[in-house]
Amino acid sequence: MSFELPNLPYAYDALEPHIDARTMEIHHGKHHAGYTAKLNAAVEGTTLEGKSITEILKNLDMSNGALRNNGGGYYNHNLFWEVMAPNAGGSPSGELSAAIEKAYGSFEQFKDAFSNAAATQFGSGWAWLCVHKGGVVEVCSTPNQDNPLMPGVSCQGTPILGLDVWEHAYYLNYQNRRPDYINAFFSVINWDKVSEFYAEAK
Ligand code: MN3
Repeated sequence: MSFELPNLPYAYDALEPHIDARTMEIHHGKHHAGYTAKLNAAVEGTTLEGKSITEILKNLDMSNGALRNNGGGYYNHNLFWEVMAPNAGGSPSGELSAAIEKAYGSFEQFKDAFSNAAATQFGSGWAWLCVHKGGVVEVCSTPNQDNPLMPGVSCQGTPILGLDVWEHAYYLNYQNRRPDYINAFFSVINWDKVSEFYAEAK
């Protein structure tokens, strides 16, 4: 049983004009496929064979660079595709909306905090909304392919929303304008799916 590259839950051009088809095609078909293949190579023949990706990441030896980078890359992109959808955006409702307002005051203030985390992550990395025990939510960012499941990472919790701020995620369409890409991401966030992840994680 090895890890498989998931199919996108929509067409490559489904998120246009916010995220262009060519970026999606390369990002999924080359980058994510690469992490998947290298994760399988890192796990093959070890005691980790057959374990779930979350189990592997939660118990990760952070000095194992191949597993850290490719296991993180595999998991992070799986989440990234799921939290986007065409004709999405807007804001969450229900329990997740209440948790965001409790932590950040309002959706707009949360959006500012998340956008700031994504914009100020130096170099490659991810911005996250993650959930702590008791359902408290927190925004943070991590470098490279690290994520809040990994031991010792500065923000700990279950990620329910992630934004890839590696240049490969936006450079074709936005060049150096990362803030424009971050703003566009808010037009494709699938809050119904993020709310599902919140309900599972809290
Ligand atoms: Mn990426």
